Amino acid sequence: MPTPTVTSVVAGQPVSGGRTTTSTNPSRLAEVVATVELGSSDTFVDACRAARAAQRAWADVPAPVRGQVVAAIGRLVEENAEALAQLVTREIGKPLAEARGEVQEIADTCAFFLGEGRRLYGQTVPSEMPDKQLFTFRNPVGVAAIITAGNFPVAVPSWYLVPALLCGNAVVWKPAEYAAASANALYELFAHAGLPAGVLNLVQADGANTFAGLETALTQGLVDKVGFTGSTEVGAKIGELCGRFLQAPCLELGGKNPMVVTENASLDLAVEGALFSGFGTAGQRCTSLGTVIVHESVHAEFVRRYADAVSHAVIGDPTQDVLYGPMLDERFAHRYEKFLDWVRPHHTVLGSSAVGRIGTDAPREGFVGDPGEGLFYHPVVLDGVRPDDEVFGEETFGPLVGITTYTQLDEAIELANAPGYGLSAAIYTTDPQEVFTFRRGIGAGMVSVNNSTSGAEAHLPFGGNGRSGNGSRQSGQWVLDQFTRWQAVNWDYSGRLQKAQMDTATL
Ligand code: UN1
Repeated sequence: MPTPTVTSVVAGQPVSGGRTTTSTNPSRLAEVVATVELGSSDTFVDACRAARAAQRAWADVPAPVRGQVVAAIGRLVEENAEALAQLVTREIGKPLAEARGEVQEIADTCAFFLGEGRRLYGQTVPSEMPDKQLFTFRNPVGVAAIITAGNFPVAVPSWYLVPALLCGNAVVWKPAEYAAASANALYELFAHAGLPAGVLNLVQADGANTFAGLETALTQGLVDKVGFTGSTEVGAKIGELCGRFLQAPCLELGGKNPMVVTENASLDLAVEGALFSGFGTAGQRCTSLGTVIVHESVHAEFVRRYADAVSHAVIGDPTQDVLYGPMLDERFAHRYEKFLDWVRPHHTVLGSSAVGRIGTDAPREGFVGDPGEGLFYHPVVLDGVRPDDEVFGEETFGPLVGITTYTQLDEAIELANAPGYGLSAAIYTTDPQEVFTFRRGIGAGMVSVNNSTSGAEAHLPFGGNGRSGNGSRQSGQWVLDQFTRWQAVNWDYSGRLQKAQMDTATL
């Protein structure tokens, strides 16, 4: 099969030329999934211009009709679900079951927002004066520039694209280079659903060109809203840039997501939850578990069961039934290695025979596939991490979970908040009082009770605080506030000038 070439698509036209890179299969690095022709900063600006040109006419399409386009996207995603999931697994290495779930998440997002086309409610509001009526309307923001990561190469983009388009915006979407083929496949489904040319534009570009293009586009007034999912470091730069233009971007950044296991927890449930949220997607979700904070009275037992579960986990070829597959791509493996350099001299690792890359010289029982061919890493469980340890405070974005202990719940909450992220947090307990004390005290935007830190449903507000984001929320009705702006209308039919506050009617 020839290797497909993917390019940017601006105003419905492919943009060829430019620097070429490849997207490879992280389970078999020799396998090229796609050749990617990268656009320049000008490509990004051109895409924003095309979006600007197409946006007004798209906003004039009645919202219920835009909802029908979203319905068509959802149908196309469902019809092509298996092929899309297989491509995601091949390109970024998440287990097929997770990739299928990811594709389902797009369909769920479409199912939610197609109905929003018939709502997109404004309000009628009483006036303080007679013969006067007040209204609110939601207006599209205009052009949305969406920059996404590749760990959820199709679901997370859909959280932006679907509501942004439904609300009458035009979009420029810049996916991760290492997930270019999955992005291209999703773009094709959107394009076939009947979007007019220019309403959705795809820019395949590297970070530097994207940033330069975004800066120019903002300077030229071509972008009204930026949505970014990725690292805290890059998110801060995007936030700074947008701030110069008085714009508040939607930022979904990293997490160091804690799980508190109290003395009232079901330990089996907690172990299962910590296994999935710590190691699913090889720990490369923004919602992945970072640290288990376990009550000292159940610590020894939790550690015993967790280490046992981890040591029996099947890892490897993501097309098989495995807990996790490879790292997303070489750059992520490289970044993760620096944490392992710290781990090696400092810690005893539980549940694993080695630390680092699983190769033919460092095999693992319960590995499926060929370990030498891909970016596979041993699971790392570190007992006794302390707040001043790097792995306690920083997102590692790899299959690494720390464990620490607490005595009073307040102390657990303090430990959970200490890294300054605030995306997702979990508590395992059967005591409702502990649940509510935790919920109130934790800084996270999302809290799970007796469930994993990862695996949010597509219609609840998704997002974080502190180092995890700027408080913006995606998903469900809440994201409408990212992609629309409220307009207040007051309509006086009294036939005279009524002055607010001065002519206010009294009894
Ligand atoms: C992400 O890693 O950026 O809640 C998003 C979850 C997924 C989304 C993760 N539904 O784990």
